[in-house]
Amino acid sequence: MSELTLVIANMNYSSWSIRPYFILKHCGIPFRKTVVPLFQPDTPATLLAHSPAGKAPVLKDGATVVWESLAICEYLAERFPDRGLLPADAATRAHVRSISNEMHAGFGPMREVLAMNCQVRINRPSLAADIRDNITRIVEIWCDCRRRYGKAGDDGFLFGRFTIADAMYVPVVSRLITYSIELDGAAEAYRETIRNLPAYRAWEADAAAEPGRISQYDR
Ligand SMILES: N[C@@H](CCC(=O)N[C@@H](CS)C(=O)NCC(=O)O)C(=O)O
Repeated sequence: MSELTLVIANMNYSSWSIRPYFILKHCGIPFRKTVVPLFQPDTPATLLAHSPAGKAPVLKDGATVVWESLAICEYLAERFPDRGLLPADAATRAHVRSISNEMHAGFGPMREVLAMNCQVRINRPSLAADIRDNITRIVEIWCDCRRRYGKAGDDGFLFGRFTIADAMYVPVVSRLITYSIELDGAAEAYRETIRNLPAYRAWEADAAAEPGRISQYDR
């Protein structure tokens, strides 16, 4: 088996990068990490040398190159079928894919204004209506999943056990912590489930150790 290499952007800021990184960490899959810092003069050329899209993340598995965070998560689910990253049941699998794609393609207002930054705490007393709507929808997704698939004593993931959907929502968990967004009930419990995972702690530590702050995101 070839060694996996995951090319990512700054761990503290690149929400796209964290999704496949989180799967590899949480599942204990060995990989080599290559970080390409954003906003450097050579960033575009360096990223283009890794993938035709010129964006991070990129996964390299021998001669196979996969880009787009969700495509990488799907690839990892196929490459490591024993990890159960996609449920065996077709209807549940479709639900995993629906909410994963909803995250990948949506929530623009929240993503733009509440930029991911796990090392700071920012108080935003008033949020625009479109951002509040994004958060309301995310809470609805999480609560619906836990209501339908959660069982007493399970691991607390959206579908009971860890799937690619949990990885897709890790950056949201981080944002809701950074911006001190109040949650309650099943949504708060889910945020705590993710926050307390060893993989989450490992990511925070890696991000804190990373050189190079991006001032426009730290304000
Ligand atoms: N839809 C892509 C988005 C990837 C993306 O925009 N990555 C950013 C880093 S967070 C990037 O590579 N930016 C570098 C650039 O645009 O020059 C994915 O899911 O992977």
